[in-house]
Amino acid sequence: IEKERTLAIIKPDGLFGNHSDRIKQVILDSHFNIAKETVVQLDEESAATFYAEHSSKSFFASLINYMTSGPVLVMVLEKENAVADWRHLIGPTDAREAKITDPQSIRAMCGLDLQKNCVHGSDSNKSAEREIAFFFKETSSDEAVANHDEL
Ligand code: YYY
Ligand code: MG
Repeated sequence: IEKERTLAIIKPDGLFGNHSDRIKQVILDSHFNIAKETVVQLDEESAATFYAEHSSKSFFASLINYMTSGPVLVMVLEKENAVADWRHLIGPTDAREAKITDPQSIRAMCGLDLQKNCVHGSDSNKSAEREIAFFFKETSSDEAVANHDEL
């Protein structure tokens, strides 16, 4: 069976709060393979490019400020049905809502609110491939791309 790929990010609040080991345990317990992994500090331009679909939203500037506030841990996760299964595991966008409606979810466990929600997950196969290419050169070397500093 062809394995599907998705992009996961542990956002700055996730790393600051020391949630990454716990989140990775959930990932492995859920039978994802962590195919690639890198820690990067996004600059404003790269964060804005990553979230370009939200550039006209009122929360955009604040989102970019948050996403550049510290390093992020970026992972390519592999398994059958990876995109939908990872979205299911992370839960609703608003971590406050997650704590009520999906208390087992990662955003309920580690997130704070609608913005500081601890983790990212690609929303479709098309987004996943774009986002994976954004962070990783599609070569055997797994090097992070040049517009973010690998830590
Ligand atoms: O895909 P997902 O992360 O669940 O939510 P999106 O609607 O794509 O929004 C991306 C990102 O933007 C979200 O994770 C937090 C932030 N955000 C926000 O700060 N304020 C909002 N009203 C909506 C989203
Ligand atoms: Mg989204």
